Amino acid sequence: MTEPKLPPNQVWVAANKWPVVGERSPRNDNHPWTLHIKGCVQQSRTWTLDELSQEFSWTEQTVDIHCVTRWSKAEARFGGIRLLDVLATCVPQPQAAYLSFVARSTRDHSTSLSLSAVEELDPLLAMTYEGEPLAEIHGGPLRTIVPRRYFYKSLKWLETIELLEQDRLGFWEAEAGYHNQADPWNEQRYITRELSRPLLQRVLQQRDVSGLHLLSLHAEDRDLSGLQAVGAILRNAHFCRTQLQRANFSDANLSNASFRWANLSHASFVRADLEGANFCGADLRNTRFVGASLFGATFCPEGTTSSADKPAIVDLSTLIDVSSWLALSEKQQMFLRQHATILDANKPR
Ligand SMILES: Nc1nc2c(c(=O)[nH]1)N[C@H]1C(S)=C(S)[C@@H](COP(=O)(O)O)O[C@H]1N2
Ligand SMILES: [Mo]
Repeated sequence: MTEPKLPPNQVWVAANKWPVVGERSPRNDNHPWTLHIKGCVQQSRTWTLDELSQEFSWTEQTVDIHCVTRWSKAEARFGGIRLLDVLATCVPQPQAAYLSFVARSTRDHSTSLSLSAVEELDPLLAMTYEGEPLAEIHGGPLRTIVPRRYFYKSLKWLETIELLEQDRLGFWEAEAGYHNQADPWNEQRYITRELSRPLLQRVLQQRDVSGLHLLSLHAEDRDLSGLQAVGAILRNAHFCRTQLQRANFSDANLSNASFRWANLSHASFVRADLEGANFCGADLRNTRFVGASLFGATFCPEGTTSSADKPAIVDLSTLIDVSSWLALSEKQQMFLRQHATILDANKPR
């Protein structure tokens, strides 16, 4: 399979042009540049730039840059060392699944990748561009270059790499709603395509999407506790592992939404459309499903074959009214009858 060279809806900039995006300079610390690796590793380590160049073999890599703001720059040649070589000397622990790159910058700018993406993409810790030391404004003396991802995954002024069990969203991903996977070939730019960037930023800050129409929202791994989503149209939303305690989804359309492993304690789904929604592994204590449409919804794995899914955390504080419950499959009905409170309007208890 040959990939088209320019991802969808990007434009090439002139060969000698390289726009500057985001922060313009590193924090002005009065000590020499070091790279520090910590977190879930058997050995934390710190190097000066000279030590890095001495210990690891130098490589040159020519990459196409794709910025989320739609400019692409073809065939930029960077020199440096491979992140995978450096990581190997620290011996990541078995539970390490993500890493966070942190910049020496006034806002401690950061971005993250899964370790499987690191394996696949083979990022470069770059110190030169076209054979010259990397300019400070472009992240010199040390930045990451992550091929085949939007350029916000490539951190300027790299100072610390922390290995993590759970993902930690980066600056743009958390503040501006940039997509956490960032694959330009799939146009994974923002967590939704349906809002302008300023509106998306406001929605995330205020945690209020009430009345909005946002198809296929990608909100995995986010902290959206207290989210107001009254009457929102959120079909196909991805809320895997999302913090949604006390969220209000009254009258929302959440058909086919995935809430796997989400924290939904004290959330409300009054009159919500939840057809085909998946709640496996989610915390549903003190969650209310009243007047909801639950055709095809799952709270425990439906199949008999082994599945990655686990049943939702459900107890007597989980409230479902009997007519919502009746729409469920037999297996789901049984699971909820064993654990939750089924409210029967005719037989109050
Ligand atoms: N430290 C830091 N790194 C960062 C950013 C930033 O604001 N601060 N912005 C990101 C974004 S959105 C892009 S497109 C690229 C821009 O790099 P450039 O200015 O060298 O083109 O850096 C990425 N890395
Ligand atoms: Mo960007």
